[in-house]
Amino acid sequence: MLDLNGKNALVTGIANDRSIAWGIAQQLHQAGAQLGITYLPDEKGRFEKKVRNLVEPLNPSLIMPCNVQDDGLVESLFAAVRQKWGKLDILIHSLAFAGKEELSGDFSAVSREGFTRALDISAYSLVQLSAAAKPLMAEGGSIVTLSYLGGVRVVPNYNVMGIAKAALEMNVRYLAAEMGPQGVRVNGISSGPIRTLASSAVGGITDMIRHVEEVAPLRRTVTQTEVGNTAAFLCSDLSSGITGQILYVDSGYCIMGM
Ligand code: 0WE
Repeated sequence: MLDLNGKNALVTGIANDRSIAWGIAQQLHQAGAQLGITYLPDEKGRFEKKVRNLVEPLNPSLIMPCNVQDDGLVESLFAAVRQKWGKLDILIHSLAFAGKEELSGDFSAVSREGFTRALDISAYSLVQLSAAAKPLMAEGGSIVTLSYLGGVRVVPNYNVMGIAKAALEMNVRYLAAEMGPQGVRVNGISSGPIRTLASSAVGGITDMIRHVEEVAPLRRTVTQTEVGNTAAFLCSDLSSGITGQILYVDSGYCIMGM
């Protein structure tokens, strides 16, 4: 049985009720996990307010700001996790960012700054958070990140995010090899396209979703709940033999050649 009772889970990447991380948080909670939630702090505290209201029914033990570009915030986050729980069992990494100007037009037009920022926030952050979680996972644990097909194949306009996801997926393998001996498993979920705050800001997402509905074996897109259920599986003992893998939750889209 899928049972996360007694497990502490830190979930990053919730912005609103369409976030993939929200789907994951709900399924982890339903399976019995105790939650810690992070939000991206902004000037007006709009994400904080939204996220606090949203997650309230899941009774999280802690709600903390986390901006992966701010080492001090990440340090405070894990200090709070240590103080609250003493140990961490589950880390969900569900965040990415590239400049909007980088997500259309020629890939080769990407600036050094745009490239570095996309890889810093979207790929390095998994290493950063995993390193901070490692000492809290002395009794083992599960780390899950979110990827996309654009990291292994060319998806028009995904551009520098594809390079970031390629790096992210390789991070999964190196982290899995390093942390396996202490019982920490590291895996990724490559989700099909889902309408979220991030993806809705991308031109052409509607056409991409229609395309998936036409060619994917299941003839539909996937839901946040389906990604959440897969994440719960990867965080549970049901997947105890699985590490270093990228699991596709995409209605089968990626198997098709045409
Ligand atoms: O990984 C993603 C989204 C990543 C993303 C989206 C944005 C939009 C707003 C990262 N940074 C930003 N920055 C912004 O300013 N996806 C898998 C969704 C997505 O994004 C695309 C896609 C798909 C699918 C971008 C271009 C083409 C397809």
